Amino acid sequence: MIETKVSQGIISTYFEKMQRNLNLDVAIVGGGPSGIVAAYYMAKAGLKVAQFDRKLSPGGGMWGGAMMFNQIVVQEEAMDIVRDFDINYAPFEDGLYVMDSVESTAALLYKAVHAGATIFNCYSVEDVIFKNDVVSGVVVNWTPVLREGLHVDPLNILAKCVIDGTGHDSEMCCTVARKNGIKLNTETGGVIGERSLDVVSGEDEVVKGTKEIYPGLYVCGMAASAVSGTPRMGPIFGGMLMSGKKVAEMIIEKLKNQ
Ligand code: 48F
Repeated sequence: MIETKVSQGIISTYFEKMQRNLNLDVAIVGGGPSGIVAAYYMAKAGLKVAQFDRKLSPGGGMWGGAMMFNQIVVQEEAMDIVRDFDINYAPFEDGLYVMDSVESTAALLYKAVHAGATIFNCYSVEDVIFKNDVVSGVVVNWTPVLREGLHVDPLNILAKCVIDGTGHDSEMCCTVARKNGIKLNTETGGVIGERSLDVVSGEDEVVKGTKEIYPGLYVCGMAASAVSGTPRMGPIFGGMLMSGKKVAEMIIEKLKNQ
């Protein structure tokens, strides 16, 4: 019966997809623009990559542009990345370009999945796997389970590298520091916290702050700003895209030598 076949098609392929992703090269926590860009370049390089976002629609803060005016701005330095994703753009002024935020977010997601990354939506990462003082994977649960406060244990997924791409809250860095009494690779050894807005230094510093913050744990995007205590930059997205590409290149280089 077609009714049963439809259900079987979903269930069997979904659980097969889940099984395929229990041992990863890279687990990306958060489906914002920086993490999606990272997913694309790493998948394209042949790494086994899965990305987890707690929302129904991954894409983070990119869909809504600024204040829900759905346009975004990207500076010249990041335009090669925009071209890699085939996003339409128009020059504006002073080396700035504008594009439609919905097209841009959809293009990032499409290209990442098409390149071979798997995106799991409605998954909340509630912890990391921490073995021999190395971050070694993620602990995931259904977002509705956590929202409802149900007492249900999560599942574990191993990964050679974990990326914290959770945005302003830098959730994985906070969790690792809080639970394990370790020092992160920051000036204070802890999560410093994001500073108020400055577009120029914010864009520069987010790329500089994209790094391995603790063995096995990398940080990109706004999470990198929050952890290292650098300024937010608002709705200019070049820094996010460049941060995602940088973390991808670091991990590709690292895993190539293993
Ligand atoms: O914040 P977000 O868009 O990430 P980003 O790549 O980009 C920041 C920009 O959108 C913008 C900006 C540009 O200048 O400042 O804010 O740093 O997206 C983060 C995503 O992570 C998900 C969340 O739902 C969002 O889609 N997320 C956060 N914590 C978790 C999570 C978690 N623990 N588990 C799963 N997903």
